[in-house]
Amino acid sequence: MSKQINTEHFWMPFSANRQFKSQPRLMVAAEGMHYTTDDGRKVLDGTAGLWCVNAGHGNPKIVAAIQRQAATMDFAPTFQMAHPLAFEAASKLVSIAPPGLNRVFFCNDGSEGVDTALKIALAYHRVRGDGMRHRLIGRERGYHGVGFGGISVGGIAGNRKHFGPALPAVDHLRHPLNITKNAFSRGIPEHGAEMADELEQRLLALHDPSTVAALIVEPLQGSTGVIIPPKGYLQKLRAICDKHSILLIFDEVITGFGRLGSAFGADYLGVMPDMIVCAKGLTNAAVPMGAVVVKQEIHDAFMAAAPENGIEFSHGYTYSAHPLACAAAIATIDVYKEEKLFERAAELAPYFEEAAHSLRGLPHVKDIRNLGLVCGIELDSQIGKTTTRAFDIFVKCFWEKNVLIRTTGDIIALSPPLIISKQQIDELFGVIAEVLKAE
Ligand code: PXG
Repeated sequence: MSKQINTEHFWMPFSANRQFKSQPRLMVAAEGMHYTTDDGRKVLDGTAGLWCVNAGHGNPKIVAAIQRQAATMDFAPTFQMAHPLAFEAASKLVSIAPPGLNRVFFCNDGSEGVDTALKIALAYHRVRGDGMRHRLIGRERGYHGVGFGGISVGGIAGNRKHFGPALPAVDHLRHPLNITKNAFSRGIPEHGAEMADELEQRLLALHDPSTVAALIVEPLQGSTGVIIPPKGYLQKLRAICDKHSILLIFDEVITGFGRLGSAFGADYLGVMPDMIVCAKGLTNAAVPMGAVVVKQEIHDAFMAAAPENGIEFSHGYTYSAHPLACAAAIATIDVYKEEKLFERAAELAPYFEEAAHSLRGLPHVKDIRNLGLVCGIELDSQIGKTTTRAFDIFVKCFWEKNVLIRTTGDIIALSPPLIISKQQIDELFGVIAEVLKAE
């Protein structure tokens, strides 16, 4: 370490605090595709930070926009007041959102976005006089952040078990990962559309469709190891939701902003939800921000139900549409457009796929899954020690190979900035191959 720091006071999120603090991994600067560590090494960023720095680190236009805004106006309230950038940021986001999704509620991150979307769904049915619809459906292995709404619809046991019953009226679909049938699929897997049928055949049959407000799913499940929707699966979910007037929410916190090679996963996968939750790449992670992009008719139902001078939706955050976040979002979306980064991701995807699947056959590799610029490499676990194999590889990549990867369980998840070059794709997978061979 270049400088001794006191690590005792920061309680780190989702981290093995004691293990980390025994040998801290510290970043002190970032530019383009690389971090600089505190001991002066350049580390290739294979994860876009945490799936969020899609335009690469330190983009000068985004930096300048934030600096300008900080010096012009630090903060303005958006409760019964506003500032022009709030409207501009909403319009900018709508300019890349799927058609019909054109009303934007701002918050500060993905977790707040999820809770906001769930509240909009519940309240939407109430304001239309359909208050029976109080039930929410999520999915096993779904990650929807850490708010009580998000952990309720989320499907990760470890994120739920310590926190009580959370929301009461929630049920879960099973996830569609099927390695037996789909191992080493390239792109969208062939088998598993029938997993969507259980929404109707099991969950709606049990609860009755008239009690269900919304289904929330990640188009591609990122955090729990890159679970890609099988062919026809999301289309089926959409059709069942339509049939029973259930709102479909796509949590695009990871799949938004070019990750799959188009603005949103909805575009890429050709399935339109009623709401999109986004965050992360919205500001290139330079300032925290989340948003829920909503179909106009949902928004309009709130407007129609409240008295003319009444507050239509009793929800919001001090920092909803924070000026710095708005400036960052506007600049980021401009950068995505000007630098054609979504198109770039689409163009690179076949090369990335090829590189990913070149690891097939290496020790411990049990499955490789990819879509756009995301890839999951699932490894055999060490007996009785789930997570250690992948974590070990992560640590080696960082210290010995100067490459940052992300692991979840025994799955390596890669999601580089969309500015990655072919040479850097080779480096990323080449390093992982070397480390795997040495395992
Ligand atoms: N929804 C989805 C789909 C996410 O992936 C959230 C909601 C919550 O967002 P915030 O901004 O509240 O963290 C997320 C976050 C990982 C990892 O390595 C993934 C996330 C966060 C941290 C780590 O898989 N996703």
